[in-house]
Amino acid sequence: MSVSRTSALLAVAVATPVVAFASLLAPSPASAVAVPGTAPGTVPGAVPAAVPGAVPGAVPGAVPGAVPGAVPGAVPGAVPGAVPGAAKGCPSFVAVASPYATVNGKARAGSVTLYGSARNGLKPVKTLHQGADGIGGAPEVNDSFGSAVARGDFNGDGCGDLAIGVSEEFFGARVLDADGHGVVHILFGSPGGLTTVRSVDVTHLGRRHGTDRFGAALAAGDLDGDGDDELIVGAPGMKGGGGVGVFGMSRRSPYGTGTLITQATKWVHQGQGQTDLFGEALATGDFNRDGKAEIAIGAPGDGGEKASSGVVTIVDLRKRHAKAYTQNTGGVLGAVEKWDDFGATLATGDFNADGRDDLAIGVPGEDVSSKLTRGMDYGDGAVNVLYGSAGGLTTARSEMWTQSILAGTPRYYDRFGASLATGDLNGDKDDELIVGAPGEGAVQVIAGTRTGGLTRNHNLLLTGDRTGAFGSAVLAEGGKLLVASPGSGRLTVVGTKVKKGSYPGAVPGTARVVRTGDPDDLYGYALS
Ligand SMILES: [Ca+2]
Ligand SMILES: [Ca+2]
Ligand SMILES: [Ca+2]
Ligand SMILES: [Ca+2]
Repeated sequence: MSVSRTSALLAVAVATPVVAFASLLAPSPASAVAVPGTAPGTVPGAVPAAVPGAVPGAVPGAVPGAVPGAVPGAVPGAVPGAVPGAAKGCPSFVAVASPYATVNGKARAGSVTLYGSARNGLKPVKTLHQGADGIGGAPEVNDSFGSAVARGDFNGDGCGDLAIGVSEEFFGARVLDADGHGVVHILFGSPGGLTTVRSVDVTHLGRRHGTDRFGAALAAGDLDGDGDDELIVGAPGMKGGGGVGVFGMSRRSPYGTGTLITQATKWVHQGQGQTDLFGEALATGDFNRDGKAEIAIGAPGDGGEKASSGVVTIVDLRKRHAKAYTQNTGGVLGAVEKWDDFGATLATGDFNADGRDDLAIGVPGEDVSSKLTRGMDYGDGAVNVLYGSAGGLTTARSEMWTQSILAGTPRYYDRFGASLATGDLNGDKDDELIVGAPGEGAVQVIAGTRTGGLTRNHNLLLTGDRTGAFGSAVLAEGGKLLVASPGSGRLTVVGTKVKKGSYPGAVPGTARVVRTGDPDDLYGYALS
């Protein structure tokens, strides 16, 4: 069984619940249309390229899901060297992507707005795009600069750097209606800000350009333990079912020749389907606390007969070792079902403060409130959590979170888990898990504890504008929780307070919208 998954990518960002209304919702169209704020056309700018039902994997969280938790240095005992801006007085920053922004009259060329740390009030620094500030290329229609963003210290100088994906960039003439080749720009930090810029593309992996969507997902992590972050780039459109490029291993240049990992890589050894979307989501984590991170790779379109049930592969590139997980893997809760989208988003954090990273896997297509499989863009949503151990990631004590056991109410259009982030919001050194449910316009915060990891105690449901798909991207930075509503161009910042134990830290009363912009830009599609 094969499902068409052309990857128009960004269109679905906000439209996920919208697109499917027309074509996919078989049983009760009336109830579907009744959902306020999610009726077709209420999310400006979201629908255009959204071929109905075409791109379930392209949940906004699918890209940024790679980013939250992708800078592991923020976790105690986690991979060293990854705290951006920690040394030299380099300014810390937050990157907010608007991949559909019009630049120099070019629609959807895309831009990324830099802000100072949320700790200091998220002051705007500048807006980046191609063709300025040393960034190569020119803004062109449909480039989608900002398809993904990831902070990391890629050259190991102690200053935070920023990688920006441009997944729909073409080398040479644009092919109408085709997915892009893709490029990634790396902006290196300095005490004066992000200055030097370099770029990588698939030719750095020894390949010719194809409709790879190189840069649709990004992550940073110190895979070899030498103190700098490697850059990990997803190319989910790569021929054969997708691929992942790793740059900077073993003191190699972060923009030199990289290593390509695909399902066909000998030591990965997985079946390939063109619509598997291997590399659609990425995260890094040091699951066994040996000072070297592994890569978690989402392939939400994979699943063989159970199309788009999804597969997550944990890769240890140093040891040339890979292990695949699905909901049918022993110890993983749930069951493999068509259109679950297991692995559409990924995030790592240390939920039990044992110094080992743990992995959250978004399953936004999971059905909870009904056994009915509604269609590929639907789902109440769930998050599977696997914990780190001395032997690496383990399925022992694994968890599955849905709104049926949390403060929210599961509904078939919520897509709980379509975005993920981690961070210590209550100041007790363990990470909280932040889960976006953009179809509901909500974000759920689940507290970590030293006594057993995540707990439902005091779990918090934050609600925002559903028409803007509040919760499409989430980020913990500078002691604040940032929540994007790309469909309305809003960024909301939520304050936190220290309260040790099973508390979410985030304080709903402090939430304020810090920016409202043009919804057509998909401002906030990705955060880092
Ligand atoms: Ca650096
Ligand atoms: Ca390294
Ligand atoms: Ca842990
Ligand atoms: Ca905590």
